[in-house]
Amino acid sequence: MNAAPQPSQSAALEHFWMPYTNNIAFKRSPKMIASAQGMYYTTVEGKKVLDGLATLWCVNAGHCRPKIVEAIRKQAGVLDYASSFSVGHPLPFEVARRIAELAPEDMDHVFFVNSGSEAVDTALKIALAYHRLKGSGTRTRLIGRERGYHGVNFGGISVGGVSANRKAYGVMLPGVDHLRHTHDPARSAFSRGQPAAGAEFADELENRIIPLHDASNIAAVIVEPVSGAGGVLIPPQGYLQRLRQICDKHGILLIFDEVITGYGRLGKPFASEYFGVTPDLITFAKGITSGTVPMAGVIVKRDIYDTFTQAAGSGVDFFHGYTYSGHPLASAAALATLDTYAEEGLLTRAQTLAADFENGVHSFKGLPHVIDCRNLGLIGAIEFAPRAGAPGARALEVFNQCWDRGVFVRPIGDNIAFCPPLIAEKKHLEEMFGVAMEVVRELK
Ligand code: PXG
Ligand code: PLP
Repeated sequence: MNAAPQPSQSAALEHFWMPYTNNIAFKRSPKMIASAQGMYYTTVEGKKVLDGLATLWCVNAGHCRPKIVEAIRKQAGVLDYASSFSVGHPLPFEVARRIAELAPEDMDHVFFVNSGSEAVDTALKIALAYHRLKGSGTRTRLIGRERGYHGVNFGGISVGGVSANRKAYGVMLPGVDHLRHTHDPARSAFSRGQPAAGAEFADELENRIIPLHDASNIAAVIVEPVSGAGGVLIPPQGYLQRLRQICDKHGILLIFDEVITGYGRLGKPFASEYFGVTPDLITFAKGITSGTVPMAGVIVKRDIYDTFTQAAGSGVDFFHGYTYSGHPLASAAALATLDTYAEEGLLTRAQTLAADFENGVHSFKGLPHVIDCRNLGLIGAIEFAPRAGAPGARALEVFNQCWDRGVFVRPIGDNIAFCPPLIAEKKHLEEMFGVAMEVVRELK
């Protein structure tokens, strides 16, 4: 019997249009992962690669953790799918209860979705509908921030501030304005932890945005407590507190997008707790299932939930939801992930590693082309001066070279980001920074 003809590699890879990828370059020279365990991938060629970015800022518990794997397997055979539209099943109720326990006080109701992008658009809709229910229907404007990343749906790219994610589309939500970003290398390059200077960047809300639009027209401000995909920008000391004060004074809802910072990245369950600033809504994703099954959501204050439910009479209280909101497999994965975090102390583990991580990030200071090093908790970045005429080229080279030498990190513009799983040990940090250091030393 003749074997079926094997397509050439490029034909075999042709049909998947990969997201956020140069498809031609990938298909010419694929970086293909076969399996993963703990801190490491194994490629199809059998090479081990250290996961220095929790893959896409999400695998907080490390890869293929037994409890999570088993929970997903088991759940698939018990209840594969049930909707949460007016009928329910127990698991998402339990996940919500567990999240409410971890969340800041009074933030105790959870709306489930499947991705950070859906979480952001859901949070924006909650903010708009909430004001309308409160008799403040003129509050329709949404305020984001330059260099903010809030996913890729229309709401998220509108309040987001990464130009590459916006410029091809033209159409955006109307009525959106942006605060300036907080990156200030002239004053704050090479800050260890939060920059000392820059709390006053928050005053732009009070001094420019509110006078321009009037607070009576503004529904919400959305920011990442630490901006991730925009280049790992650490908030200046006092900045988030100032934003909270101004929003309170003017009746504006504050949304923290904790899709990356949630579930232990800074050594507390949520960045809100790390900074001691409680927003009105928190979006989360990624770490809730340690990346294993898509799940995300919005945590709201009790008052917001009560406002919707009390206004609804006998009808639906929020005309919103996704087919897979509260999916059984995702919920089972979330419960097992939260168990793993609790059993291993992972939601506070970043505290014990933060000093070594900080030293690792700042060990790049003084190397050729390095113009900044930034860190907080277990997230950090080094920034290169752009090569003349080729912005981003240096970081891309570092990314490719690190991969070839067995370490996965992420290029963002002229930055290289580090965001290891929370199970990392000192030896993993040494391996990650050591390989990156070799590569950066050779950088032209
Ligand atoms: N908000 C924030 C703060 C995020 O980091 C999203 C929303 C959207 O989540 P979903 O699940 O829809 O991807 C994110 C996701 C990158 C990169 O380039 C970052 C993210 C996603 C994809 C790529 O570093 N963050
Ligand atoms: N498009 C169509 C035609 C649908 O029927 C649905 C859901 O029923 C959707 C889009 C939305 O899909 P989801 O609920 O998975 O976001």
